Amino acid sequence: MLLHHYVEFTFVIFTMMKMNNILVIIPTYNEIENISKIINAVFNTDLSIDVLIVDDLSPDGTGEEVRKLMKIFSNSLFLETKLEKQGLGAAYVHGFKWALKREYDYIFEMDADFSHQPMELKSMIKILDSEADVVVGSRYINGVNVVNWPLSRVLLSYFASLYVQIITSMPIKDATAGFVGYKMSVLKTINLDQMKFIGYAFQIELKYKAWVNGFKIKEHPIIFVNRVFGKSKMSGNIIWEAFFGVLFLRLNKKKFLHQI
Ligand SMILES: Nc1nc2c(ncn2[C@@H]2O[C@H](COP(=O)(O)OP(=O)(O)OP(=O)(O)O)[C@@H](O)[C@H]2O)c(=O)[nH]1
Ligand SMILES: [Mg+2]
Repeated sequence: MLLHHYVEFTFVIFTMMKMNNILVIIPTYNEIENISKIINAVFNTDLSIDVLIVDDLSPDGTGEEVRKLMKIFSNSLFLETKLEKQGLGAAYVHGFKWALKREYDYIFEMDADFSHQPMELKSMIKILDSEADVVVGSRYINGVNVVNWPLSRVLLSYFASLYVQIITSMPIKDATAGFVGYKMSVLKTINLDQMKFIGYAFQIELKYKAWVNGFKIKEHPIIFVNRVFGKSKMSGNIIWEAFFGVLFLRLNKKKFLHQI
């Protein structure tokens, strides 16, 4: 009997030791209407994950709201505040470095505006456990799974993805996706100080550098819902950056190998 308990106890300890440390990074700029809801939604999944908010000193008080919630989720919610708005790419680079220093095994990117559903995290984590080094929450696996976007935006995003596939030959249907999980080993291979882009092109660049270096990428179908609250930060510059960025990536492919 005693032996039985002992075996069970060691098994529990062993599984706890083996459990992966998982971090979800959410960059924010003026997300006061979404921030507490999204943080609560992530913790309500009951998955054992930490959350890091990287805020660019949002004038609407997003950072203060996070600080309040840190009193409730004191061991699992973290905030990094950058002193000026530098775009999504810079926020993620900051978050990735923070995560690597603390040796998180799986590091996720996710938006604050509920376009990415926290309930998908469970399946995405399973994919990293068993099948891939990178998991992409993908809108374009079975048709186009986007809710409430104007047609112009759907077409832009869809054709942007086709364009990336044609120019780069990378076998990913949703290359601009921003709901992505990376294993630590992938982010360690990529030189974060040499990331070139900041917007959609940043998302393409990360996936491309992972793919060029032979990491296995798997897409998981998601339904992308347009933001209900808060303002869009999309701009013409971000689109042009992506258009020329893809050509730049293709032309410099060899340089990214074991970089890098
Ligand atoms: N820290 C930081 N976060 C940003 C910046 N720009 C955007 N974000 C955040 O990045 C995530 C994605 O940005 P969105 O504005 O939703 O971009 P999008 O999904 O392409 O466009 P919309 O949903 O139409 O607004 C959100 O959580 C934003 O708050 C920035 O300059 N700095
Ligand atoms: Mg959004």
